[in-house]
Amino acid sequence: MGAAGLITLEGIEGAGKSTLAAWAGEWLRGRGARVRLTREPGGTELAERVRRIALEPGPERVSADAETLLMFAARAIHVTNLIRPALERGEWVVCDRFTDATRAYQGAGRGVDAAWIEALAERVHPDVTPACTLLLDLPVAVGLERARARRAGPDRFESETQAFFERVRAGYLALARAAPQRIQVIDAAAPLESVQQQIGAALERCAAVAGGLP
Ligand code: Z5A
Repeated sequence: MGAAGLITLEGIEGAGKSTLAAWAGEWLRGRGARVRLTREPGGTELAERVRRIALEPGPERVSADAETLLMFAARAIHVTNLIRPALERGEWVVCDRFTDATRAYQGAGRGVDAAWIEALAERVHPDVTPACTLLLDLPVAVGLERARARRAGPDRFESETQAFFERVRAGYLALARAAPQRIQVIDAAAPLESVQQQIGAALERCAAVAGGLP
């Protein structure tokens, strides 16, 4: 495996990110890569504590700006303590969500100013950009059905309307159109085996760009 990189998985809830992140990690390991699997918000002990603050439902109102700042607070901790050191050690980092999630959920979903999100991204991780992003795309109703069938407890996003998730999905697809070299759209409504095949092909392309397979 050549130069390592950051691979992110994105999509609305229930798209299969966690399932496919683990599969992508195994795919890379099978080709000799050292791999670190992680997720956002969270990924380190402290960032997971910020995750709980950001996602747990509670009596106090959390504004869209506050939510954005919590996502970036968790991200700053995660990049500093896990992502950047792992990349510097030559490991591949497979991350379940990253800054595209803030662009899609807080930006497209909640209407937070896109320029402000980009300024925060530039401040928090100017040197860390995904080598490739796998956007698991599927109809909102299918994703929500899958997520609700397996969810242990509701988070603050659980109560959002279908219209909110439609805006998030459209936001993701707009990001993919704007960055077609980095973001590969995967048909996540397909059977798992077909999704895995698409991910394998996308990883081949990604590894070739990042430095090639052994
Ligand atoms: N959030 C944010 O707003 N801003 C940010 O910057 C960041 C995050 C980073 C938590 O994220 C929330 O944080 C999230 C956005 C917000 N809220 N929402 N929505 P999360 O990633 O931890 O939570 P999630 O998106 O709700 O994850 P999830 O529901 O666990 O979905 P998933 O990881 O994409 O799916 P999965 O667990 O892999 O699969 C779901 C089920 O479907 C499972 O039973 C699988 O076996 C099944 N599955 C998967 N693929 C298939 C196929 N192809 N066919 C059939 N069944 C399948």
